Amino acid sequence: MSKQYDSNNIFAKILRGEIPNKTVLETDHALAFYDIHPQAPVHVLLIPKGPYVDFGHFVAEASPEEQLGFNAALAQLVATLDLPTGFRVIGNAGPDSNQEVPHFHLHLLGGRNLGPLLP
Ligand code: IU
Repeated sequence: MSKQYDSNNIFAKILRGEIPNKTVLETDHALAFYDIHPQAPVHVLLIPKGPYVDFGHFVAEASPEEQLGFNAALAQLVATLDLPTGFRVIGNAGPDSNQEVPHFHLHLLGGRNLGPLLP
């Protein structure tokens, strides 16, 4: 079953250029920008350009090209940020995760020791 995508969500507005963002990387298929409430010295969000609510929606409905493009953007982002002592990638999906913004995104965190996954 296909999910309902709300095209008024904040990341859709960012993608349309209606709201500014601090871009780290942009490709044909993805945009990476700094989180406005950083949880670590480096906190970047990576989003696909297509209208997907969460990871499950993305893998079910995005084309192979979009999926490969998103993966490639993640690899490029990691290389760009240069975090030799490590980093964490997190993605929320579904009610248990308390995902706030209903456009699929990955959080990339680094720049300090991040401690346990769930403190
Ligand atoms: P979540 O996985 O949906 O809970 O994460 C949403 C993130 O989007 C969260 O870390 C917010 O700080 C971030 N964010 C943002 O960077 N810019 C915005 O305008 C809004 C939220 I609203």
